[in-house]
Amino acid sequence: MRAPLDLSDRAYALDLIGDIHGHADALTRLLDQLGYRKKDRRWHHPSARILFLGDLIDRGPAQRETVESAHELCESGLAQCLMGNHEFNAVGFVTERDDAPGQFVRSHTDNHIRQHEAFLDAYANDQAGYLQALDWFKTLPLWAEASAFRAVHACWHAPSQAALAPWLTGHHAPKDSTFFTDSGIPGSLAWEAREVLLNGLETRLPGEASFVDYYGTRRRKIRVNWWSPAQTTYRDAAVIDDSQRDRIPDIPLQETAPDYAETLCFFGHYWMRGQPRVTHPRALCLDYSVALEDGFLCSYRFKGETDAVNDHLTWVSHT
Ligand SMILES: [Mn+2]
Repeated sequence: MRAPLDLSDRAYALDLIGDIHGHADALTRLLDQLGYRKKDRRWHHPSARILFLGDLIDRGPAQRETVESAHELCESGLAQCLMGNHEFNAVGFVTERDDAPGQFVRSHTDNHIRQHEAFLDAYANDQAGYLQALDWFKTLPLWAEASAFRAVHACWHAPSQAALAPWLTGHHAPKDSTFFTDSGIPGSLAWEAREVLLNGLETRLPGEASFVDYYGTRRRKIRVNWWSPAQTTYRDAAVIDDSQRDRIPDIPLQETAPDYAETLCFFGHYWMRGQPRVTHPRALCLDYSVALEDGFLCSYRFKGETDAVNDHLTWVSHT
């Protein structure tokens, strides 16, 4: 395995790339736009390197090609990839639970199988390639941190990062398979911490408040925005598609609204819509829903600045 990329090397700009979800064609167009070229089977760029924010797979039409491109870039020494919840789930899908033998860390419900079957199909005739992809996923760091920036798939959360320390290397990657088995026990400390970093923060609605989600399930907890101060009610704070927002009770937020003011942090995961833009100077989501017809694959070229600027965003459309 290659040594991790030196993310503090100021000789290079760093391109942070959001969730790709199997849209290899969009990735090719984005890399081209950013100046990456492949010559003699190796990738080149004179002055930039890449950090993928996770979720290479599931949903899209060319998952294997996406994994291969990202992996080749890493092998060429040009890129590093963080673990997304979908890479964790791909490993969890074939990792047996320590606390429930015969069951898997990512349970085989109809819904989970539906979400993952295109990935399995992509490798249906290539067991060696499938195992190689999973072996790579098992080594992906959960976050990256340098003096001038931070990156994580869903949520930067120091208590959860500290809680996972016993299972991770100095580069925040799993030490071994116990990361997957221990954080695969529902409700365990490791499970809760891994969920926060890879799936985002949730909060419980006050009192008896609840809502019925899109699938008809009554819920007491909502996914909340962990960075923006522009929220005064649970409805504002929920990270949910705007078409579903009125399902969330419009009651005043009982906790202080967040206002992330630390080192510039990049993340993906949240299915942002519309044209990519900086909405908070220190917290920038680069997932612009490339899996949707009006979505984009989005990147940010970081050059050491303290606050994010719109000029450093680049994006390509879904097709
Ligand atoms: Mn995700």
